[in-house]
Amino acid sequence: MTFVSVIIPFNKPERYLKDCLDSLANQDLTDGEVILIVNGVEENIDDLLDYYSTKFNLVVKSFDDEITVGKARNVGLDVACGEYVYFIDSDDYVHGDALNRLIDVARNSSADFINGERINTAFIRVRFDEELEKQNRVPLNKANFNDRDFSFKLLVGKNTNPDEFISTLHALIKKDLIGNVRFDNQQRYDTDYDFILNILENLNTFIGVENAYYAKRTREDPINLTSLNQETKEDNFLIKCNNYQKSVKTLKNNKKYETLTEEMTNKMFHLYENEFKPGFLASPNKKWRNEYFNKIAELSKDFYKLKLSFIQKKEIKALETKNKQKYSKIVRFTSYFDKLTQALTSKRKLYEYIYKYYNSKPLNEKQIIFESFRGEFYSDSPKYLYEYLYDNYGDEFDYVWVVDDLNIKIPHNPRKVKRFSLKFYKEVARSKYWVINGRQSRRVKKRNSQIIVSTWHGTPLKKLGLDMDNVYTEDPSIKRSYIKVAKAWDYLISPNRFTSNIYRSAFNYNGEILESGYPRNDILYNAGEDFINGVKAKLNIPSDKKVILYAPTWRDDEFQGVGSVDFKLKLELDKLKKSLGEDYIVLVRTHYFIADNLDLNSYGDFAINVSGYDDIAELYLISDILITDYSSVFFDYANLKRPILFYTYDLEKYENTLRGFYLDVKKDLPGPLLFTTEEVIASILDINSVQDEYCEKYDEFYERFCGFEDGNASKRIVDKIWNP
Ligand code: C2G
Repeated sequence: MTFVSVIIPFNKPERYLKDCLDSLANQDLTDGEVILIVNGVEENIDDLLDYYSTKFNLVVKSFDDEITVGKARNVGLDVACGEYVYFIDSDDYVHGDALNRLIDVARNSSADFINGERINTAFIRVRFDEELEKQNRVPLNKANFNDRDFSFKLLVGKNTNPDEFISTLHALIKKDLIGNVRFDNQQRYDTDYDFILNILENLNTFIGVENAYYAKRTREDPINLTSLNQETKEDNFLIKCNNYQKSVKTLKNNKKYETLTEEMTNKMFHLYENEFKPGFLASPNKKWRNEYFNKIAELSKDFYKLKLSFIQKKEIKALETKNKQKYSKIVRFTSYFDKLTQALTSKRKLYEYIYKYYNSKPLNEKQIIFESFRGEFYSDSPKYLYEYLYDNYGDEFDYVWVVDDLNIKIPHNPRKVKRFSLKFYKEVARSKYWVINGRQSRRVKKRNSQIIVSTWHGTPLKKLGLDMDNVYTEDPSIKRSYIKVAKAWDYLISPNRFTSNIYRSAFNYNGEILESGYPRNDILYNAGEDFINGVKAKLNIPSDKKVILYAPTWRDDEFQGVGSVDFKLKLELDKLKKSLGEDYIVLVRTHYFIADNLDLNSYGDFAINVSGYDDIAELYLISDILITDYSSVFFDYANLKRPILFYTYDLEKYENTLRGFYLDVKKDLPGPLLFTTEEVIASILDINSVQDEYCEKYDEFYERFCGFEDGNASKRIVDKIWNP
């Protein structure tokens, strides 16, 4: 006898399905079945299906063409043999043993409907689990509710899934009681409402289970993997209002569902405050002030049931009577009042308002503002473009540098502004040109007539932006952020054709790409002996020692925020010192995300921490060997044609969990992959053989990635943009 039938419609993509099935494999489904309705899938998933057939009783129904979610679920319902059915979407997953917990309750209670909490998340599975463990969120708490009311509370899920009022997901529902009720076969969106509303009458016993979570994935990439919710964007608000109205109307006058409707009204009010009001006040889309206004007015009577302040009551009254003028007056007043309080209590807000004012002043057509690595360094391509411009155009332009610390030394005395100071906003607002090497801050907004020259900061080996499979990041909306920032760029500088192609896909960038080579690499072709000796002297490097530069990248799972990435040095410097100390010294250069807290004192003169040194290009010039891992530094270093070693102690994890790569690291890199300090030492001791072994590969690599570089990239860019 089958106890549970799990029903999963599957359309795309495979990697999400894998998370879903993996999470089911963690449940005890010995007397259960998993019914997968595969439809319109082009990729071959036979191996995946074979694998999971060994984990549980897997029933597969296949359709060549895509069918609606409703139809797929109906196919599942028609073949399901379980006493209970459970719906899960193929891009979602259950946390821990959440489904087991629901099953246990079902076995012991025989209730009609047993559900847990659905939580919207854009995190990948490992990260979601970690976040839950940290308990950064407040789970819904059973406290004073009875089983039924708590179950209703979970069904609506006020705080954790803003887009739906009720859903069929993450609930065990007695199959008998579903009877002949089915989903609408035709409807593309929101089929859950009718289904649930149609079966509710038949259900009598409800149990909500605490701490049994279901992760509802918010697709982080709305371009390549649009979810149904994201497709409906256009009139999303109206659709939500209609769903609310329909549900409340059906359940009204039935005492049994009082808590359920109350929860829905709470959520509707939340949407009213957070979506409708900002839309009404500021959106260029007139629908907010007409169609949507009328709609929300229709259902605003319900809000009186909630606890409202005096002013809120007035506001709802004006809304209900469709007195738009009065309504507008009240909400404008309260919104100004809120903004004023914010400005008075938060410097950041105040500056942002003043920035708006600055943005209304005329532009300085000759002003260029530069920023490198969020103002932390005077370096990278912005530095070289600035110097080329100054050398060739002098005071013809007004130069401004964004810095973290006003003491950073910058030649030719440009104006310096501290990032996010009031002066910063002033200069950003009036600069005709911005030259940046990363994502511009979301606190600033390009004016239509401004021009952004984005140099980016390296040829990517690690998957980037929209190309990342797994987003193991602090900021789950990172993919949207890439799309947004790149949309504002006017020129994007590319070091090679390979990177140009990646820019298109990783940033969804359609603007102009200048395949000029990287300004930051000009110096690698132009620097003379004196310059190199000068850098060595600045760092007190003895003339009889050869120099190894160790420059690893950062790891997404160590990221705690910019400037506070945990980093444990995995290269054992004491062993290096013992074997190589006679002939070499090591420069250790951590990535700019990493807090500068390495203590290398115990290695004496052998190791120097150069993490705070402004320009890594100058460090390349004085190094005889580079050791790195997945950082883009080796693409630049290769311009010097000097040996490169890859210390990739965590290759498997980096490739499979954290990022993935654009190249086949085992085949395409111009040096050996090394996994222990001993291997690194052996390679350095025998560096000539390493060079011989990689000679051919290095040449191919140089051709492919350094082919545009000749020391004149800055000139090409300046000629194109500032002196056409
Ligand atoms: N960098 C550095 N020191 C390091 C690592 C990096 O100075 N130890 C600088 C280099 O200029 C490098 C740039 O920061 O090219 C980018 O660093 P990556 O390690 O490649 O990592 P990330 O910042 O994630 O950028 O397209 C490139 C990618 O976006 C990578």
